[in-house]
Amino acid sequence: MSFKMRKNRLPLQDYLQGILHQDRIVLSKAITLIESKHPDDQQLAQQLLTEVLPHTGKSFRIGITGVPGVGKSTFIEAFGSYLTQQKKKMAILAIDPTSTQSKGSIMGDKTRMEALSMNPYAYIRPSPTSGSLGGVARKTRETMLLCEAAGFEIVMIETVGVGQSETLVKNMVDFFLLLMLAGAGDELQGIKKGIMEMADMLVITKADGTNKAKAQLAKQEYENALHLFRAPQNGWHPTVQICSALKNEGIASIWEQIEQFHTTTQAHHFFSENRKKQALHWMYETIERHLLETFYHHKQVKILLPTIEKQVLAGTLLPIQGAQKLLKAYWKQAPS
Ligand SMILES: Nc1nc2c(ncn2[C@@H]2O[C@H](COP(=O)(O)OP(=O)(O)OP(=O)(O)O)[C@@H](O)[C@H]2O)c(=O)[nH]1
Ligand SMILES: [Mg+2]
Repeated sequence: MSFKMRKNRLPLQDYLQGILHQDRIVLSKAITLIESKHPDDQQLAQQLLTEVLPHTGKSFRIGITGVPGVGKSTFIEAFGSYLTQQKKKMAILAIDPTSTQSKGSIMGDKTRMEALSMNPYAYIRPSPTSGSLGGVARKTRETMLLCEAAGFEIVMIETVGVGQSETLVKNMVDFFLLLMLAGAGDELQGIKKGIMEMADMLVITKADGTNKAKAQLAKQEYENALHLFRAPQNGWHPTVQICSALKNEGIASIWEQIEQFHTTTQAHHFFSENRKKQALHWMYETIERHLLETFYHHKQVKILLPTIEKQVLAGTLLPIQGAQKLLKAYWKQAPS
């Protein structure tokens, strides 16, 4: 570790005490530390995570997804305002697969969450903007732990429903909410059956004005569709709700249902079982990502790879032999 303190970096105890005393400025600095690529920062971040671990896990973790324009930001604003009025402390994080390429962020538009971003009970942190999707997910998961240690009772993680980021979010939350539009057709919404199967609740958005009747019809259709899925393992049957975030309608009953879910799954121990499964999943995921990264960054592998790739393409080397050669080079000098 370099002798000189890196700029803006605090000593470990300052981060820890700041977070435990619910100091938002320190929390934001700690999240920046987690997002840093600098090896010294990463080491300190890991130490911090170890220290906060006993203070984590107490929040209710909610994932929310839906195609661009479905109304996620508007919903979060209404939902968050409703909960914070009840003095619930809520953190809102995001995993944005597009921001890893474009630097933009789905929550860069804090405009749709104007009231919430000023609310002392709410904390909004946009998606980390660099790294692979897996890396971004890791940082968000660690940020969630810091938020829990800082006393947030509800952590909501937003992702845009266009890629595989839903699966990543599903694997780190207790409850998964899918927002849908009425009458847009499933294809148009890019909603795959798999995503519907992951959801604990479907919410049809924008149920106001002329759209309200359509939303009610869609609710019935989705309820019928959900009946075709196999029985859920967590003792909870997914429900379909309609809401208008603009008019603040349906928000209270959505929260009521979510609380019901919380009670039901806790009573049946599904809640803690799910968390345990997620912890194991996270461990294996980390191992796999680490192995892949070290493999492709391995000096000898990098040297050999272009030639071996050419040989495999030319048909002079079998794919399995190419793989074996590369793996052999890797294991000869595997990083410790
Ligand atoms: N009528 C009506 N319009 C809504 C409602 N909620 C959102 N909208 C409108 O739908 C548009 C998209 O809403 P956003 O909340 O930005 O949607 P989003 O899912 O966050 O979109 P991305 O951030 O692009 O993924 C905006 O013009 C909103 O004003 C609603 O309840 N009723
Ligand atoms: Mg948005």
